[in-house]
Amino acid sequence: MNWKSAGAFDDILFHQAEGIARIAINRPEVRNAFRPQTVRELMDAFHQAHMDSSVGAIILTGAGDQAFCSGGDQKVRGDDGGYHDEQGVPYLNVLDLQRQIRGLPKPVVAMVAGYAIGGGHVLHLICDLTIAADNARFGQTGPRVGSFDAGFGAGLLARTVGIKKAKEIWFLCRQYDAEEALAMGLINAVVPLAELENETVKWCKEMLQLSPTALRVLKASFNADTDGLAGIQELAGNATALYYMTPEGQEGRNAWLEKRAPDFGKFPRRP
Ligand code: 2NE
Repeated sequence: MNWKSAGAFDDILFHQAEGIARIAINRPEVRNAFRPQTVRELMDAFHQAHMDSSVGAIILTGAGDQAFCSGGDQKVRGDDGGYHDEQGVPYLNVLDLQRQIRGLPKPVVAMVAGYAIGGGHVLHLICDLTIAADNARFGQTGPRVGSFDAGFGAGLLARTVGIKKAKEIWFLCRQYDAEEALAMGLINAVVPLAELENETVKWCKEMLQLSPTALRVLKASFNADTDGLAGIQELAGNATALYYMTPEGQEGRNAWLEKRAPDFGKFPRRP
């Protein structure tokens, strides 16, 4: 792939090519742990990829082959309720990023080499698909390091691997290799490290051949029950957008703009 830079950031790399956006956490010296700035930059890049109509699939990964992401940067974790930004403000902005990825109406694929641990494990879980290298290792550490993600980190994990396995993952803080993760339905494929990007791009290109609206509505539908009313809102927003594209929907707007009664009688009441 001839990746081209799509923006300059400090903590992440952002590239695009052939309809695919590639976003990489670039803090390999801390196994791609995220600090508030990292998350802010990720949210900027995801927003750009969201709004860019030439982008049909997004890869989230980590720089290097040692780690996808090792979660929150414990060196900037304060005593006052979050990870400190440059101004010392404590915040758990990774939760905003999780919701952003779920609400983003394009497939997001986690490309995992090395560790996906702690909050980094939750990030791969949030992604729609996960392709892992054979050196990947997965796990939660919260109860060991004095943390937990009782939102998607617990609930979505249980829906993904089953409640017993999810409790095991959180209660014992073990690590699982890529084959174990595949066997429990936590990831979609395992490939040799050297093949990781080729395989991930191949999956993205397959999706790029498919109907973007179908993928968009399916993503919202997979999230709808888990995300409650916010999930139904995502799904319903697609219905509204499609309705706006119909002559029936446009008749309502046109009638109001033209200060006349709408004529909905000409539209069929379909069975
Ligand atoms: C990731 C793991 C298993 C890698 O082990 P290894 O042996 O390959 O590397 P090492 O030597 O542990 O780490 C290399 C460097 O990266 C730093 C280390 O401190 C070390 O730097 P030096 O000390 O040599 O200077 N590093 C690694 N992970 C870091 C982190 N998360 N924050 C800051 N520095 C980090 C192993 O490193 C590991 O277990 N890391 C910790 C994983 C972890 O517990 N993450 C936080 C979970 S809580 C969370 O993410 C969270 C949440 O629960 C709720 C909301 C938001 C976030």
